[in-house]
Amino acid sequence: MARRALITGITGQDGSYLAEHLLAQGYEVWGLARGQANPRVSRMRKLLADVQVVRGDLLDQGSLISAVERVQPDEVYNLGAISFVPMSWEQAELTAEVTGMGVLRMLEAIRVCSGVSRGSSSRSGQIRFYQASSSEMFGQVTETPQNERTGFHPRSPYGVAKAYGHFLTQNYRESYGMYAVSGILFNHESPRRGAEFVTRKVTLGAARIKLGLATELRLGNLEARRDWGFAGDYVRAMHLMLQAAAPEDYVIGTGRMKSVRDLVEAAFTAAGLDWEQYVVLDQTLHRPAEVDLLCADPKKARVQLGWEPTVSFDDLVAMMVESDLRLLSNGGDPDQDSSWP
Ligand code: NAP
Ligand code: G4F
Repeated sequence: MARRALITGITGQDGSYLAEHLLAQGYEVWGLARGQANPRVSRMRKLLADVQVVRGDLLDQGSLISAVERVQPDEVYNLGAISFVPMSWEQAELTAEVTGMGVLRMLEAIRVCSGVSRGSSSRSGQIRFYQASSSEMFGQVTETPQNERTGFHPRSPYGVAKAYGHFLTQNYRESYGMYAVSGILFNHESPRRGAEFVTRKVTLGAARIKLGLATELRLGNLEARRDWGFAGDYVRAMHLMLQAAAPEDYVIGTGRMKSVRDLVEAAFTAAGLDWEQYVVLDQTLHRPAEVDLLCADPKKARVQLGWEPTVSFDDLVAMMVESDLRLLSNGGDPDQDSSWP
């Protein structure tokens, strides 16, 4: 029988790549989708016709129990979150509820539906749980590169909410013997990345300027450094983590850091433009507390899971610029529901 996976966050970047990957592995894939007439569900359905949809919301405990009862999954991937860091200052309570408490609700739905209780010892036949933890938990980093033992100093309500979900996942593993793991993923991008995140904002901005649809691009802190990889590579790591003999947490990243300035230069060069003529610095885009640098040490994933990233930073940026030039040249609107390549 096909293994069954339930993915929260199915309408997001990672949900789409993970669903494609699991379908290709022969899984029956279900996606949890929220809202009454959520336009992102129809966009997802156009790309992923074989994914079955179950309604539910990370804010609603009963809906998660119903979803787990209905789908009877072998694996649950909890990717749903308020994931845009600046929004977490504007709506801190909502972020805590969805990104933090949502993890508790999903774990409880699994615990209740599978009858797991304190002191359970056997993990066989259990629903396996993946939590989308984030390198934002490292925040103001205490060492570089960051690994599974590096301490956390989150710098945003988002990072704090993720740290709660991370520790709770560990706690359910330790308290109930659940097969529950966290992937501590560093920034990963693609042509399906939301237009609010800096990589896509820059590749869309360069493409708009190249096509004469804009004359400038406004950005915040160009000095921040991130470890950027390709989302398609990172969803393979999520799946591998749930196939391991024992549940453990893993850092996933490339081990290479680039600045926002490097990103801008690479994207504008790929579009055949000189960035310094078009980029305008905007203080209002700076954050109340910045994460200056993030850089992964992915050795454990490489050794234990055999995971390696396959797309370089330059190839990733070129892929995104090319995709955005094609999208805009064809009259596509990145904010509309048909825009996913
Ligand atoms: P994304 O594109 O922003 O997708 C977020 C998903 O969460 C969307 O499908 C959204 O659904 C869903 N969601 C929001 N509120 C919800 C709620 N109340 N109930 C159920 N679902 C809800 O994020 P992503 O880049 O794919 O990231 C996936 C996960 O990995 C997130 O948890 C993110 O925090 C984490 N992460 C991402 C990165 C990265 O670099 N991409 C790195 C580390 C960790 P709607 O369409 O209904 O809004
Ligand atoms: O692309 P960003 O918004 O991503 P950020 O904050 O690193 O968060 C992403 O990665 C996390 C993993 O580390 C995820 F957990 C999270 O869900 C999300 O996917 O910003 C990257 C950097 C920041 O330092 C920001 O200050 O780019 C800098 N930046 C400079 N100008 C900008 C801009 N960011 C955005 N979004 N927009 C700007 O105009």
